[in-house]
Amino acid sequence: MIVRDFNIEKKTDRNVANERWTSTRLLLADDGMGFSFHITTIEAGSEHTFHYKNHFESVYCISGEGEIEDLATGEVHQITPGVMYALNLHDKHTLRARKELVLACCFNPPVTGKEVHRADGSYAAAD
Ligand code: 9YT
Repeated sequence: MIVRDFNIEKKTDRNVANERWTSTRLLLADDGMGFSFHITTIEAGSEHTFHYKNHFESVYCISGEGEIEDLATGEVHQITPGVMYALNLHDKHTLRARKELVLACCFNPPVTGKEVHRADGSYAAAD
């Protein structure tokens, strides 16, 4: 069994910070679960365009308020606590936080921890 505490792990190298978002990877590829599990915080007033071409991602809103725009269709969905979105089509999207968003995210295949966002908003496929 694996037991980890976000309050501890957020102070370790499991935490990755980027401009205006920070993410603590509670599970990574080397945990062998087949997915990775992250707690991601998006700063209030920020906006981010991501395109996980090589991963499926689901995201559950724990707290905060914002919206996600599907860049293929222009559709905008409100994000509030309890809402989940799943990028089952590797959907390119823009995430906007009106109030700081705290999100629980799963990636399949799992993130290894070494990825960086590329200019196109994706992470490279795992080796
Ligand atoms: C909200 C979202 O897409 N989170 C992704 C996780 C974060 N970019 C990370 O841990 O790399």
